[in-house]
Amino acid sequence: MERTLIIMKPDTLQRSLVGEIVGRFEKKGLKIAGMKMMELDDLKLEEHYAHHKDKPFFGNLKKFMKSAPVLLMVLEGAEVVQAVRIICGSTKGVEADAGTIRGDLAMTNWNLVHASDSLETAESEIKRFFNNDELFSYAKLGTDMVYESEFKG
Ligand code: FUP
Repeated sequence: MERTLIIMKPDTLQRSLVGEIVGRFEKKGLKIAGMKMMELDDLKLEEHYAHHKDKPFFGNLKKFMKSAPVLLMVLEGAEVVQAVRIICGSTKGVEADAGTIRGDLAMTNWNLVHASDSLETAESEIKRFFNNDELFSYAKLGTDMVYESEFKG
């Protein structure tokens, strides 16, 4: 079964949007495999945003990501990487579609959530932030109401 990583960034906590954002993923029918709160440091951020390390905005991005704790969540389900990216919306809030988290709740690049962009990225990002014993396997009630039978998990 696919898994993906979500980071609820410092603006999620500061704007009291934790319930709103977790609720959107829950209502979609996705299964929570792990969840925790953490303060990010330079090392983790330089790993996580390695592709942005030389960009002019990287310093500000790091400062923002360290300005308050983040909440991390691993979601599980068939095609969950794609489903979660669609729910989050495109990067800049003002350009994101209405109905998405960023489109409805954010204006800028301070955009509330990070979501893995591919299955490969998801695997390495989950390993970066979660130990195996922090991820849980269980049968989620109602799964048969969310997925057609061939996706049951
Ligand atoms: P996304 O995959 O949608 O999270 O977007 P990116 O990987 O392109 O960007 C990662 C983070 O860098 C975004 F959440 C916000 C930040 N960013 C800026 O601050 N300024 C920019 O011009 C582009 C991205």
